Amino acid sequence: MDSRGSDTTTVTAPVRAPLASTAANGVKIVIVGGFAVGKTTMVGSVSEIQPLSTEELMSRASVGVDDISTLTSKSSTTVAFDFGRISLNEQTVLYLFGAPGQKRFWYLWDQLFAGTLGAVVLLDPRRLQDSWYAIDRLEHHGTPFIVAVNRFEPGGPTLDQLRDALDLPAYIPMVDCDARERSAGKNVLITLVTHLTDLYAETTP
Ligand SMILES: Nc1nc2c(ncn2[C@@H]2O[C@H](COP(=O)(O)OP(=O)(O)OP(=O)(O)O)[C@@H](O)[C@H]2O)c(=O)[nH]1
Ligand SMILES: [Mg+2]
Repeated sequence: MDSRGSDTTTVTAPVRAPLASTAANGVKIVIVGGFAVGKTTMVGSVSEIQPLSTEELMSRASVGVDDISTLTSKSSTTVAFDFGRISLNEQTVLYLFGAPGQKRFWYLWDQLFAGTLGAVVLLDPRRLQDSWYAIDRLEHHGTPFIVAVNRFEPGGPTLDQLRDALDLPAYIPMVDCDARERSAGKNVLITLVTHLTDLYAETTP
């Protein structure tokens, strides 16, 4: 069954948590990447409000399309987007949008990228090819991004090896993370904001 039009989607509304009165800069960030790389997990672990998520049970529409061979516990998938919020400091608030990962929902990405200042490409090093489309779309939109490697198991290729395989230029930061850990997710977001600040400084006389 196709998820669209189904009435089984679980939508959890964000808890209202007041913003600090000192918050002056709101920045829209998208977390994008292939199927089941941990996007919803990362938004949930770093958000200071209960994230809004649009999860639906996996359906037969994904059979033969999405590779779940490495994901024994995966039973639901994002059908629209995740939304969360994190205050990086007293002035800067990030609004986080987690993209859907199933290929049949990739058509939503272009709208999700509108107004985005920067993006995190989250990748599972065991399924590198799933991240190519995300990188391609971000480059097409001219959206600055960093790459965060969510290691589901120890070992695997080093960041340098992954950079080579992705043919990523040296100025694009790459970081290891565990999407389940708040501190790791926060470190990813700080890396992105630092990258955006550096890019802005380079282009401002
Ligand atoms: N072992 C391990 N499991 C993880 C990690 N990150 C996420 N998971 C699990 O991997 C599965 C996929 O995580 P999701 O957060 O739903 O992935 P997603 O990218 O949002 O998936 P889609 O929206 O369907 O594309 C879940 O069962 C998570 O609990 C990790 O760092 N290590
Ligand atoms: Mg998801």
